[in-house]
Amino acid sequence: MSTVREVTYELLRELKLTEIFGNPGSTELPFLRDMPGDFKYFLGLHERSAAGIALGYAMGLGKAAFVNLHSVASVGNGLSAIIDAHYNHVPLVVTSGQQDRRQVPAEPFLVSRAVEVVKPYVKWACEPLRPEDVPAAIARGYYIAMQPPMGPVFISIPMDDWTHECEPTKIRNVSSGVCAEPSALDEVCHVLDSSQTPALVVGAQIEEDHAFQQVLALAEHLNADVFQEPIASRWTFPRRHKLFRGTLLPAQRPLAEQLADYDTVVVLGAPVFLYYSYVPGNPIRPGTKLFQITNSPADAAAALAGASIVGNLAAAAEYLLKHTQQHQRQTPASHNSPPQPNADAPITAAFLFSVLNRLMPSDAIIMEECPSSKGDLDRYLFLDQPQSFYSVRSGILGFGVPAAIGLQLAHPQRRVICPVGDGSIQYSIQALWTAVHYNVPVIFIALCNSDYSALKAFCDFTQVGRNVPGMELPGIDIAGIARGYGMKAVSVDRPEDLEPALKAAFAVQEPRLISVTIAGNTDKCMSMDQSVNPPKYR
Ligand SMILES: Cc1ncc(C[n+]2csc(CCOP(=O)(O)OP(=O)(O)O)c2C)c(N)n1
Repeated sequence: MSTVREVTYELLRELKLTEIFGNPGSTELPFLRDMPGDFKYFLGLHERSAAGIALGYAMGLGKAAFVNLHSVASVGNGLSAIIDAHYNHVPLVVTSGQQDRRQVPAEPFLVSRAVEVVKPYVKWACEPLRPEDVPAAIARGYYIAMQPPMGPVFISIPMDDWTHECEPTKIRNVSSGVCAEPSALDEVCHVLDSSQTPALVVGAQIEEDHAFQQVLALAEHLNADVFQEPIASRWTFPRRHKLFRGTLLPAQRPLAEQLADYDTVVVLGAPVFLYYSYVPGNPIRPGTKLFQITNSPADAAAALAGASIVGNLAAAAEYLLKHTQQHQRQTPASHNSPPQPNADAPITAAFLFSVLNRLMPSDAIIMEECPSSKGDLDRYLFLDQPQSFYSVRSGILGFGVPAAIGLQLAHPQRRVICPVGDGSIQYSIQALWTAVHYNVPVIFIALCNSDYSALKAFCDFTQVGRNVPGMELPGIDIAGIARGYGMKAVSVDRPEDLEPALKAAFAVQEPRLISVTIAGNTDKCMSMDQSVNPPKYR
């Protein structure tokens, strides 16, 4: 008879989980030993990076990735990546070792209570009751992870389980599509047909449900203005499209003001709404009819207003397209191009992104983690293809660098570019080593303003004041750190050196880091200024 280990590898093979992202320890060695030749192990030097690379890979492929962490030690270190997977709806099958079952009651070194630790942020967590239940638990976890909204699951596996005998685990077809109730969608159609001024809000779930083209067709059919959800973790509408009206602000009153001119708003694949600062007000102008169509029952339940409908976004958009009348109205003004930024020294984020926009391939993928430069990135980068833009949904820094590597692994034909703050890059900097070791050709652009500008902007925005410790980051040589991990890296201080550095990076298929000294910008907080009447914490 086969062993638990053999059955598990066969199961993983059948589930096409042959890439393993991890960081090993003693409790995982009985599993990892003699790894079959058709499997590939990606080593992350810290679990935030290992699980974060898996997260990028799973986001890129839209399908589960397999993670192997070390006992509770590394589940703790990797927890923020698991939380990111929860909020970004990323299917991860996370496993970790447990001490030998025979001595767990004695609380040995490296004993794990990881199942309890991860629980609020995974869809399912278990330590199987018997060794021979391990493969079936992994299969069950996989099916759960893939059900909408997708997300992480966790299985803790005692180290002595792998050598037990076990029956094979057959994989099954487990359908995961959930369609919205037609009668609920009919109500949306009815309201849209009588609307004079409809608007759509597009969210990340459009990409989770492969609904980009269907939503685009619906927007054109309705001739509706389209807004991206606040703090977008994906861009789900072509940026240069004449119907695109930009990104919503992440606070109640200003967001409602942006939508005040519309009699009907349909939110597709996003919460209602994702806020950052508390600026009280109506979530939507009274009188505007608000609908939300979401793949997340939790988002439907948490919405502050409107009618919520749970179901697959692609199917729902197709239904609305089929059952609504075409809207005629004067062609709206086309997208305003932002002003050409000056080649100032120090370099501004606006200039950096305008140059990058000119040089990058049209199918480039941006993995953004540059908090105070988000607004400039949003204004100056134009990407029109699906699966082109990713950002963190949870607000936990450390997402960007590993996720960029995973995305690049998932999309070897496209080039992934990771603009990352000089503060943000520190939270998972050892992932640079993984990019070098496996030659994953991400271009990292470190935006070096030597401080936590986004926090300073928040201080000003909310009148906390600037007398706060821990805001400055002097004396970090990021290009030097990258070189220490074996990555080719250059530092750019002058605007005229930016274009040659970017061109050199695009010319080679290997990872590069460009460290750019940029001017700090604390004028706005998540694109908001004092005009929105922010809260005061003073
Ligand atoms: C893990 C984690 N720690 C701390 C923070 C708080 N935080 C939010 S923005 C920010 C500043 C990041 O600095 P940097 O990447 O240099 O970007 P900048 O603000 O300068 O644009 C910090 C520390 C966070 N969001 N996540």
